[in-house]
Amino acid sequence: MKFFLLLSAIGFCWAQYAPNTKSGLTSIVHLFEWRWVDIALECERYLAPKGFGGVQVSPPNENVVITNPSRPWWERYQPVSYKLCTRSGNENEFKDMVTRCNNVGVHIYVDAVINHMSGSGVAAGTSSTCGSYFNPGTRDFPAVPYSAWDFNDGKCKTENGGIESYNDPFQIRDCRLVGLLDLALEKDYVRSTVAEYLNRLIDIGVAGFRIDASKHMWPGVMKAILDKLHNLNTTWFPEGSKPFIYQEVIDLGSESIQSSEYFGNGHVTEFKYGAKLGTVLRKWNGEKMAYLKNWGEGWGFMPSDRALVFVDNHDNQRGHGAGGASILTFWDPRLYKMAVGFMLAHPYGFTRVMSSYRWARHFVNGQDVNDWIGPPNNNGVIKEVTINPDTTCGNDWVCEHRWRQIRNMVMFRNVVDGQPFTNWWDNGSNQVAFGRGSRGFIVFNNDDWTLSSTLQTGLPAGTYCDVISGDKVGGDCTGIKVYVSGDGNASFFISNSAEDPFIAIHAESKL
Ligand code: 5J7
Ligand code: CA
Repeated sequence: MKFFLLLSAIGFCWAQYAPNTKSGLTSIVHLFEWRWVDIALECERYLAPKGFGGVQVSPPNENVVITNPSRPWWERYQPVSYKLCTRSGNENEFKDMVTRCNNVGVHIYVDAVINHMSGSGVAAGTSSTCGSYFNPGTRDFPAVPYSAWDFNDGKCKTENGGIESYNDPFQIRDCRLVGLLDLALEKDYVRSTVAEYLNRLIDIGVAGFRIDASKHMWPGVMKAILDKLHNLNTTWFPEGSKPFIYQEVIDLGSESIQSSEYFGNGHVTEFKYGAKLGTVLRKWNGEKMAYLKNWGEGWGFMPSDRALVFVDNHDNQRGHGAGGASILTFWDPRLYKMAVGFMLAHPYGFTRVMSSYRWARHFVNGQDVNDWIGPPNNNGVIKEVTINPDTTCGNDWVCEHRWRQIRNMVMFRNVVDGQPFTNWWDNGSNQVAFGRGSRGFIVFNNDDWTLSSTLQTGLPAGTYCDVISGDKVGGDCTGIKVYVSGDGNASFFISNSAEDPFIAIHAESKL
């Protein structure tokens, strides 16, 4: 009895840290700006069979329609109401997506924009994705409803009501982020209204939330909102499941707000991860892959069980946000695949894969002046994600998650789940390798010369299919074969000019 009480107390305290993916599934993918109908199809035709655990979707609530510039991606971060009505689809389409994805074991994580509403300077009217009227000038959002009392105008002490100094936590939390009307989340009405929105999503069947702009909300206030949330829908989740929470806090170590302030609420985005991994793979600042031996907490990152990790996100992949130029994206495919491969092989953190659209980059003085461009569209209507005969995506959807090297590493992570980090090897430079117990092994060559080494893999003897250069199909391998001998050793040869200079083998790629 005592033991049972202790267990349930631990279960209660730790529930919001469980990612709520189906058992054995270890990653989610951010299908940035996708339509709900396309996500539903993707869950059924690709994500479920390939072992993806979930999808982070773009904000599903009504937002401002920005016409100058024309329909930027960031208009979805300016809420008008909590109606489920955006360029991605309406409420019925959202519900259909959640149901169909859940039914094939792929769970939905919603990007929750709850720190603010629209920009203060946006004109009054009905330029919104569902046609709801709003008046930023008078703080009127009748479709919620919010009115002047529900914003932090009185609380913020700066001259223009905006955040002027990132050294002042009061400004960061109670003033306007780039002019966005800041919600008075310490008011019970506002808290309850936000919680009601999130609860509607939970009841529909979502598994958790990315909490946008968490840095700009007091951790204690966030907790008060989280405490109001329902348990997950028992049609798909065990009784008593709490939503998975991951908070967007950009903490590269130089500001007054620290990620650790948010650990009590759930996971936190570890922005150092992509910034540092990009620096290492680009060999900037004297970095080399050999230094990755103690990757994770050893690099000053947050505890692994709190970290939501990614190589790039929708913001920093366009030069915005944290990390700057070191961030690797699909625009640098060779290094990008290595970075994502390393992330998915390494045990640190809960992993999110990015899936992007292509846009016309145009650099002026090193800055992409087209960083605002929204998703592929016809007159503002988001284009369908078409699938080519070779399984890649059309209509300018990049679909990094469908690249063989990335898709197969998502499966690698599932196969090695729970296995320790073992058999590290490096050449003192940019050739490294490591294993995950007796279930998987990966080797990288980011040097300017060939890798040719016999390494201890930790794997049982046999012939394995390298899942980077090919696939195991019908008991054969379309890529490189690796022969592991009885003592666990295998010889690896990776040319520095290989298309993908890394090799990965795992228990289920054994022939
Ligand atoms: C906040 C931070 O604390 C931070 O460290 C950071 O890197 C970015 C932001 C940030 O978050 C937002 C969240 C939202 O829900 C909506 C938003 O509009 C923002 C946002 O604008 C934002 O900051 C932008 O990007 C930073 C790199 C700049 O330092 C900020 O000044 C700001 O840039 C502004 O972007 C431009 O000044 C302004 O002219 C332009 O109109 C505006 C366009 O909006 C965005 O770029 C949206 C970014 C965004 C970032 C996110 O991380 C996110 O989750 C959602 C949106
Ligand atoms: Ca705020």
